[in-house]
Amino acid sequence: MRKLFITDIHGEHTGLMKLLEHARYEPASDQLVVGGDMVSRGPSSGEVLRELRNLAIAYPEQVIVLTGNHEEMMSWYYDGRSDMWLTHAGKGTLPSLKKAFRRESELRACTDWVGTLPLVFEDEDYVYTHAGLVPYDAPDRQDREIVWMSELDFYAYPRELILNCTQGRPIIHGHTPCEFILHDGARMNCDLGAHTYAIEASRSLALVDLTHRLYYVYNIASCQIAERTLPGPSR
Ligand SMILES: [Mn+2]
Repeated sequence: MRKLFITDIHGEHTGLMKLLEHARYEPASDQLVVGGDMVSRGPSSGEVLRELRNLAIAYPEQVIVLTGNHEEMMSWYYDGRSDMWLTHAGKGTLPSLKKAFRRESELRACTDWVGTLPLVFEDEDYVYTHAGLVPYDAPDRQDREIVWMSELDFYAYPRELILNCTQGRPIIHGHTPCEFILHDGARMNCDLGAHTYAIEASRSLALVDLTHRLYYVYNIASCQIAERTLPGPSR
């Protein structure tokens, strides 16, 4: 069994499928954690949601999908609580959802599912979350606000405080685009900026193989996949 992680897909369905195929992903035996922000900005949010929801339903033990701030805003929109998502790339995302879920009942089932996604997942080696967590609370007792946490706030906590909170397990997360995956011993950011404000040539999506300490990088502009070694903790 491999432990795989992918985050901030942002509607990049082609890259998602190419990465899973390239890594010879086996849904029945690999563990796949999705770090949230599946939707918004990219061309195929509906297809990404459909794909990952189907996987999570078929393999509930092996496929864990977490919520990101874009899923949070999307849920608010469909629950009638807030239209904030529309001005945060939600408006451009609606056609892709309508295309992927032609029947109103299908769309409803999917948006209801999005509303149930957890904030944090833990296994014996790692703690996974979208943007970070507050190390004064246990990983399973976090406030919903953590899906919005800025990198500046999260990385202001001393490493020792984080590791004390997680009983020595690094936190695997996304939310803030970076050019390479970085690991400071307590935190590892795996968001390579798919469909974000990163410069166009570097916008990428990473599939991380935590077990074999490597990651696959799909570059959106070139459609090419490269393989990189996962950094060890830099202390
Ligand atoms: Mn985010």
